[in-house]
Amino acid sequence: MKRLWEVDAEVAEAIYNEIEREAGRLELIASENFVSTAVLEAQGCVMTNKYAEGYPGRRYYGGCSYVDKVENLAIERAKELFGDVHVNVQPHSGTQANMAVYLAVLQPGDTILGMDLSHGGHLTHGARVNFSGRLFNVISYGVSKDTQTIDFSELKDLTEKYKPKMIIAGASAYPRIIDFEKFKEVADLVSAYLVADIAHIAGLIVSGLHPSPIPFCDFTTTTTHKTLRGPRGGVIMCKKEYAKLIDRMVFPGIQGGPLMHVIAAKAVCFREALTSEFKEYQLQVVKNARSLAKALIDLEFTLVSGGTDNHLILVDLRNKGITGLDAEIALDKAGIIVNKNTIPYDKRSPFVTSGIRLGTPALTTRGMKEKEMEKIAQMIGRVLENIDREEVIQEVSHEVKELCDRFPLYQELLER
Ligand code: DSN
Repeated sequence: MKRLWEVDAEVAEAIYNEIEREAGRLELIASENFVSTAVLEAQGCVMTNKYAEGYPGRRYYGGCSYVDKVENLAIERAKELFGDVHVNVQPHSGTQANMAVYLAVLQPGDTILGMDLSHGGHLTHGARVNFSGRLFNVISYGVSKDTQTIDFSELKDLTEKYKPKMIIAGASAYPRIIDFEKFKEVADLVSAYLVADIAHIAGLIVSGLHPSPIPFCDFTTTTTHKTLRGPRGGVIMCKKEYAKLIDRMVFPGIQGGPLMHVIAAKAVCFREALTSEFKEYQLQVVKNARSLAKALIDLEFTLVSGGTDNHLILVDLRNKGITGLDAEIALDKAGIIVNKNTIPYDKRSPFVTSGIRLGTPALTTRGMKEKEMEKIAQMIGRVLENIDREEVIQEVSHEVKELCDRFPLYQELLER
């Protein structure tokens, strides 16, 4: 960042501090990851300069030959990863991807059925504060009280009663396998469109560690920055019959010029995701989540649904007598970064919550394995059992530092 230090030391310093923060803390936010320097280089490239409204070979601007090349590479690689579908790599985010899908085939006022935010769904699956909740008539399904897994009998009843035009399968805080085939059976009862939002689990799916929604869904959306470990952004995959509707809704429907530097970085991310190393990495992500879950259970933490099948764990803190907010703050002081999260049927507000969400994608990228997960569970336990004891939090923060030093991250970026 030599030039940046000369031109704008304030921004350079903030970026430098962020690199130090990422390298010096234990990142357990389930939706975050650390991209490769190849992805960073692509995302920081001159393609940020280029306007390319339209699609490869059909742009509204001249000079698009090289950006066409990267967009085509991104599309072809996404198809290699996900299968024989139409792919649009232009959505700026997962929210934009979902918005384009909904607006492509629905009218305002139509009924949609999505997972309740407080049961693990996402804002765009019909939350009242989101465009999805404002534009559509939203019915929400959730998890059953007993098993804390998706309640398919409720889903079926709601579907038959409200006859939604679209069902959204997918979650941002759900630790179990999502049975897309079962969702398809329910959607078919009323000929509803079926959308899978796989933002959290895309990396697992392309590595064969979670069943793919592609054979069952009309539309599949994802972000590229979570388990897929690419730049921040969105992608839509759909049956070929919806290709034109989707492309027209992304541009000119809801977006202008695509972010070609980000699309270049998506292409690099997809190339990385096609390697055998990536599959090994995803396998380790899952093994680490299981190991962290087991160690937490051994420490008498309660996990929503009793464990995990994927990259994330939802801890129910009620038996420990602390809120998600208190836990997030105390762990942050020790250098362990998590987010507070509502648990199903939570009586507390989303600003307080009774749970925390933990994920292993980022720490696995650093090379940590089961042994480190056990150690991290112990550290979480010590902090949360001693939430008001500064000396314990300090002690743990030193151990966090030592662990981070053993698994270095972005060291080359810290050289001034
Ligand atoms: N905000 C993301 C997450 O943390 O899961 C979902 O978009």
